[in-house]
Amino acid sequence: MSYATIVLESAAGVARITLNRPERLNAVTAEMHVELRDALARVRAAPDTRVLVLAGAGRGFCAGQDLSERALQPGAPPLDLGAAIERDYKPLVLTLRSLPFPVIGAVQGVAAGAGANIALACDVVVAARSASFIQAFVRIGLMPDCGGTWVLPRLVGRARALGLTLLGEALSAEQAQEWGLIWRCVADTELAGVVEELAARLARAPTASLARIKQAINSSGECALEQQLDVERDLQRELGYTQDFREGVAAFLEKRAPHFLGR
Ligand code: LHQ
Repeated sequence: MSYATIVLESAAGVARITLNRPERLNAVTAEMHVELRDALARVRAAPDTRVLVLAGAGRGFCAGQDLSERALQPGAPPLDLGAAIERDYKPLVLTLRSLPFPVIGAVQGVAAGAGANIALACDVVVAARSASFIQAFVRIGLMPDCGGTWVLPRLVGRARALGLTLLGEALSAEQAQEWGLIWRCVADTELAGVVEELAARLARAPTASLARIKQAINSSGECALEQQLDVERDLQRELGYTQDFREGVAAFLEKRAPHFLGR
């Protein structure tokens, strides 16, 4: 399948979507949204997908909304930004969070505006040391979207969430790791290798287990303890019926590496 603004590849259980407008730091256009929707639907439907890597081509991850699509001629009527969020950004974030397999965000260079929060919608974010995360919205008179106001206080607390969003300053990958905003910051030269290794490892893991771990961690944001214990009970019950659970226990008892078949 070929697209104009993204690249979709898939091999050995690992799907990879690369935002591909490097000359614009992979800023997101309406066309990119259409292509992303199509690619994500394909990746979700493909029975062999076990992990998705989301990356950017060139020197950046994503500079957020392409602002050339938002420029207004003098006298032109105002834009309804809420409509774009409802049509494009909200479904994108909800899709990334609900895919039944892990999504790895591979961040090199800048992740700004919606680009930063699309990265944070991934399940495991690995960033190159030279990468940075910028809640750039305030610089152009907007506020964070793509779930930024939901995820930031949960990940880094109110003080840091407010500092990042009110000031719109760049946060280095190293600081992002220290604050618990991302999983790992690695040397620039190691990013590709670390992501590949992580993806291959997750692709060998028991997929039903990964899907339910993601589901339970996602639901914990909205649940009281008792409700969450119920969620864990129900999902664990499902996992107890899987072939991969049988294999995991058998492999442990036989002192050998498990061979998980996945979904
Ligand atoms: C760009 C962009 C860009 C177009 C770099 N657009 N061309 C908004 C509205 C509607 C609905 C829903 O949600 C949203 C959410 C948002 O995402 S709002 C936030 C939008 N993003 C930004 O405000 C970030 C704008 N970009 C920047 O501040 C800088 O480019 C950063 C700090 C990301 C990187 O700076 P540099 O490394 O110095 O690169 P650069 O500025 O030279 O950019 C390289 C090229 O990419 C340049 O084009 P040129 O023709 O001069 O080489 C930029 O114009 C272009 N570009 N971001 N968002």
